[in-house]
Amino acid sequence: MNQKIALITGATAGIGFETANLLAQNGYNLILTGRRKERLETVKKQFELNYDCKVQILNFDIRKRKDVEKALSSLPEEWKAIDVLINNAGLAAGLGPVNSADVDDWENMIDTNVKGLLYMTRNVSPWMVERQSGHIVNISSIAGKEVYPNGSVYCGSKHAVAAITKAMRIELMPSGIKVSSIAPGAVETEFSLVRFRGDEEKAAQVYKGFTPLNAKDIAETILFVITRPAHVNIDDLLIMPTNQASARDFNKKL
Ligand code: NDP
Ligand code: 8X3
Repeated sequence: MNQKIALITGATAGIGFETANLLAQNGYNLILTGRRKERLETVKKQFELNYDCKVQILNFDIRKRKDVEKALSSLPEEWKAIDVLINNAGLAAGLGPVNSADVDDWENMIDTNVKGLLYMTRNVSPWMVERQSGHIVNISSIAGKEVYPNGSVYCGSKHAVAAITKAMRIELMPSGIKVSSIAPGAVETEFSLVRFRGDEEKAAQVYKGFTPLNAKDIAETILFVITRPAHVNIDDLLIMPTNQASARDFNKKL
């Protein structure tokens, strides 16, 4: 295949979907993952019809190690030459203090945001090492740099992503593999809807009174990061809405 191959986890919605859309328009062939099979199938149809792009879809739950391994090993050999791995799939589940938050939510966040990212990387990075080439982009968060009350485990999971990213960069540097992290502030996607278990009113409240980032803003940033010349790596990029100055400081006009 002449075109570069990018694998994007969590491509059924939000940042992952918009990144897939932009990369398809920019000549990448795509491997797209997520649990919602119908969305993956629709996206594949749309992209292959509208863009000069081939799409493989892999439908699995990133928390399940054996399913990750099975899905990746099912790829045709030529699709294993992955140039860019975008570890994007992730979520916040609930918002509550350590003394009363739901422990199942903690398991979900740690299994998805930390262990899922590791399973993906453990499977894909050996193919990159073999080719002595590749780029891994981890989607961290402002919550990987700062903390906020009631978000201890989500923040902890994203701090883990930040630490893992730094160590991975050192480990993979001798093999010519770039490792980057992108840390967004508030982006309006399905994120808050998922955090508040489908409560649309609560989710909308998060973005009320200011203009949050949108998924396209992050997609454009990812495209910038993965298209730098061979000798340039963006280690860590923090991107915030103009009216958000920290994890907790917003200029809201309510
Ligand atoms: P969305 O909820 O819109 O999208 C999340 C994506 O992750 C979906 O495609 C979902 O696919 C996938 N996903 C979630 N859990 C699993 C799972 N167990 N197995 C496989 N795929 C899964 O959220 P965003 O686009 O906002 O989030 C993308 C990333 O950006 C996350 O890592 C998030 O932490 C991070 N982020 C988000 C910010 C925001 O304010 N929105 C800010 C900073 C970082 P499916 O449900 O089909 O499985
Ligand atoms: C998502 C942004 O501020 O809700 O990572 O943690 S925040």
